[in-house]
Amino acid sequence: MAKEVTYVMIKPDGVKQKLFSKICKVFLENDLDVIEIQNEIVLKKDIVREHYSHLLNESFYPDLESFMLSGPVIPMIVYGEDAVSKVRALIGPTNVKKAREESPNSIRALYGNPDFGPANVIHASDSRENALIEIKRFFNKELQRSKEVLTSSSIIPLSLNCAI
Ligand code: IDP
Ligand code: MG
Repeated sequence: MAKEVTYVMIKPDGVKQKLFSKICKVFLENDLDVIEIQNEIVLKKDIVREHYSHLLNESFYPDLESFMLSGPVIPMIVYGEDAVSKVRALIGPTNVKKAREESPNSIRALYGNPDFGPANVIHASDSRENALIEIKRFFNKELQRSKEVLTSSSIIPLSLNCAI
């Protein structure tokens, strides 16, 4: 399996619970590197609408939008073998109740709120293609040539910043 990047974002409920270090630890212990971290940032409505454009017509979209605007998020780029599907497995299913049943050690199962749909702590890209789109969206960076760029000495694992 090739090394690849994926986009991860700690959502407002994860930031409020101060999960940054715990989440980094999970990635690092699973042979993934956290290669970029952005300072806590409160998103603008437009970027939330763009990011969740596939859900605009859902009845829960207003709740999702106001939740995503309710506090700062932490955008991250994670890198490693099979990073996209590995990170999705580590965060667990979208629905926290389902996560607790099917994947009780996943990040969403451990820290998500089973009684409020949007509050599942963390986002991660669902495909390699979307990972590059989302990295561009939140880091304003083109990583199309991610393999070439990131297999060089430009990789600086930010493990130390995770303060574990
Ligand atoms: P994902 O985050 O696991 O990729 P998506 O279907 O892309 O799942 O949904 C994006 C986000 O929208 C979810 O992480 C969650 O915060 C919210 N969401 C999805 N489905 C529901 C729902 O049925 N009720 C409330 N919020 C939801
Ligand atoms: Mg999704």
